[in-house]
Amino acid sequence: MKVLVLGGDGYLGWPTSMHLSAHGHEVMAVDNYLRRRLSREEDSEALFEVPNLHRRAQLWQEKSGKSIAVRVGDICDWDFLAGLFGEFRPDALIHYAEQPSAPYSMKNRAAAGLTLQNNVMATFNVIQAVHEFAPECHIVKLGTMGEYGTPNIDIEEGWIDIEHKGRRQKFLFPRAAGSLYHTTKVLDTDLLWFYVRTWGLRVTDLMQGPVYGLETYENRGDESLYPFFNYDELWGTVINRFLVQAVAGYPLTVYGKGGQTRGYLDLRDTLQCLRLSVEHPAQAGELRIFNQFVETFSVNTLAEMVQASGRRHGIEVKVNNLPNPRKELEEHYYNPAHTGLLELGLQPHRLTPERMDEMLSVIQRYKDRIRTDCIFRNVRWNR
Ligand code: NAD
Ligand code: USQ
Repeated sequence: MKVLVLGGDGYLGWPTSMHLSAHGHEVMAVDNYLRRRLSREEDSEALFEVPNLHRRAQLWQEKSGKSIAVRVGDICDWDFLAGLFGEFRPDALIHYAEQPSAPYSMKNRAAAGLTLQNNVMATFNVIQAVHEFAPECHIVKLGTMGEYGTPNIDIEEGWIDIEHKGRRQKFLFPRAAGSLYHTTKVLDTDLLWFYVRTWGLRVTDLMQGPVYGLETYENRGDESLYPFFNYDELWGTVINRFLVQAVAGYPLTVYGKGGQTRGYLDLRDTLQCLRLSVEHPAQAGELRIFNQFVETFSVNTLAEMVQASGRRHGIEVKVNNLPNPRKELEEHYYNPAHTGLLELGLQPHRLTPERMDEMLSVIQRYKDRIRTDCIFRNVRWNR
């Protein structure tokens, strides 16, 4: 299939581009380097430098013999996006191209405004471009489990049947996001749902939990093909952060009581989920929603798992329960459904002690590059 990967330079986008290419798809990766620019501006750069997207595609071609087309530009720029559809008529597109950090979106008014404008406009343009130039193209959109928040009832897979005064109707499962970033994902879902109803688009919206890891089957042992790996407060996700903190001898930054529970997945499973979604498209006029995670953990459990991995490496890992900079429930019920992707064929990787140890060992190679000053900056939700 011809697959356009929007946000193809990102933590998930570059590994996805290689994975789809390895599986025989024709890939065009598109990015405007927003993530690189913002992390440089915030002085929160990744653990190691990665080549630019053109160079990465060359390295991939040398390794695999397969080519990935690269375009650098902003998908909020209509002329640029329309031009992409003119030259590459995709069967499917993966839309990763958003500002993904909750803390960045809560940092100040400018960062919140950038997040809102970029994310909602990117999704709006994608919808318009598909409608105008490739109405059969399957949109695979990255949403987030955080759209649902942490309600005191089971979370269904995207939708809920409601019976009210003797009548029934299926609705989007209620959303209650916990940051401005997460709220932009709720707005995206609503935009997609409106245009699915109105124009009959075919859409898969993936409610993904936090991802961990850096090695995949395509880049294993080849550091030049690793994704960028952030561990700072703004761009690092919690498992990646804790592993780096362990290696740096920096006490694990558990926020508040640490009972916050989320659904996590290995980077390799993100790639499987995306490929399975692309290869089994939604119907025209369908907004198909999958909850994309493999297993749930509380922050406290993750801290214990990282401590145990540290012990196996001869490192003593301390834990520091910090006052929570975020506004979120620290003890709550959490039971989301997640069967759709398993039914499509997902073979999950679990967060085993071996997997933890492998990640910790890779990070140890970069120990000298860790900057402890960007690990905790205390971006507070209630400024
Ligand atoms: P990322 O920042 O590494 O990747 C996003 C990429 O999109 C970046 O390279 C960025 O430069 C690019 N981009 C942003 N706006 C753009 C625009 N207007 N035009 C062109 N390119 C643009 O983030 P990620 O962690 O790879 O996440 C990818 C997607 O998955 C995001 O939408 C994120 O919200 C979602 N997601 C991520 C996780 C996670 O744990 N990493 C979990 C759930 C959902
Ligand atoms: N946390 C800590 N200590 C830390 C970092 C995080 O206790 O040092 C806690 C957070 O308070 C939160 C949980 O760990 O309760 C997860 O935090 P995170 O930073 O790993 O994840 P989050 O901010 O929710 O965002 C990440 C991605 C985002 C994606 C989301 C999926 O950055 O793009 O949408 O995971 S989800 O969380 O399911 O919404």
